[in-house]
Amino acid sequence: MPIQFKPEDSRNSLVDEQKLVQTAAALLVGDKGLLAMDESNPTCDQRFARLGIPQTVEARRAYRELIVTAPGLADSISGAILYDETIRQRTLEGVPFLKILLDAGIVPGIKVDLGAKDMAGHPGEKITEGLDGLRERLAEYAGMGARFAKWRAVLAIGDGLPSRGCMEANAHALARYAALCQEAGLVPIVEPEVLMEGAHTLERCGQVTEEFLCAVFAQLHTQRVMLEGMILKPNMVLPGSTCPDQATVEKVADATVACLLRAVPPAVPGIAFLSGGQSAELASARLSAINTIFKLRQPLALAFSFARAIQQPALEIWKGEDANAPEAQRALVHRARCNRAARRGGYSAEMERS
Ligand code: 5MM
Repeated sequence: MPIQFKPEDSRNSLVDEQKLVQTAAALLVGDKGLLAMDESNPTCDQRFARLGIPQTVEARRAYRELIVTAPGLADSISGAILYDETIRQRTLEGVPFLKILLDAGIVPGIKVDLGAKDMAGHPGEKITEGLDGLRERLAEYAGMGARFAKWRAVLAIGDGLPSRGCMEANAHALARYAALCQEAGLVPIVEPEVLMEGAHTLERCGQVTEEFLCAVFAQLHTQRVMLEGMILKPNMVLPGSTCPDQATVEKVADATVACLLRAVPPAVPGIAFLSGGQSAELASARLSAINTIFKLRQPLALAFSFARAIQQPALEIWKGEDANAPEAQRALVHRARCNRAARRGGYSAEMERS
């Protein structure tokens, strides 16, 4: 006998829809975007190691203090994604980072996945873990003041990859996470990332991204996630990092917009791209071109949720030295401003010289 659905079954009555819609609107407000500063300790330490910065709790704290106290950051940044260690940290003077962000008008969020792990039976592929105990962790973070959360799933392109099994399992986990977030009153940032590493073409990245997004939205529907109360954080459609044919900014923008139009329901209030290892300047230029093209075609907000493309220049200036902190903060805020301009389609290489 087929399952009988009543229309009201398709909504989760435990969800405070208005609160979620308001938080999503605050994150997508004007031409601002998100700052991803949620690198797990291993990722943060790897980036520190490359620059000879000590890989300690104190170095990570000092670096995150530099970020949250950067003067003018809130002019371009609406929300900051924190990591479990960071959300509990304070400035040297003892002020909680959460208070600094809230006082500046930056909405705090938290990464809640526990990382992408090798997937059984799927050599070369990863499944993101962290669903066990997630309801309790979300309640704790919401109690601390977080208003949104983030979960990242990754797909690699390669010989015979990605597999349908990996795509479906990650899409399912993203949807289970998103439903739990909404139940806890947190806006889920849903991050299905197709990785840039490899020699694949732009077209191949477009096909895989479209398929992945379709699988994710099918699962979000099945798990009764309210699309109006979430934000999508996808990759741009890019050629692989070692593909001999590196597409122009315009080609990337066209392919990305075509893919989003096909795969993202317009009920989603906005998209906040990840940068995925692109250079900071290219990420801004491509975001700007995407906004120029997209503006005429669909009402979705097209923002950014960059980590490396905002932080990397600042990290390279800081190098773990207190004396470099003010210059590093200026570099950080400059990148945030460039991306704010890109949201309006107004970024140009000129901005790098000003
Ligand atoms: C793809 O990574 C996310 C966006 O960063 P980029 O703009 O640099 O691509 C980022 O939020 C990522 O999810 C966090 O840095 C956490 O990464 P790990 O690998 O430490 O979980």
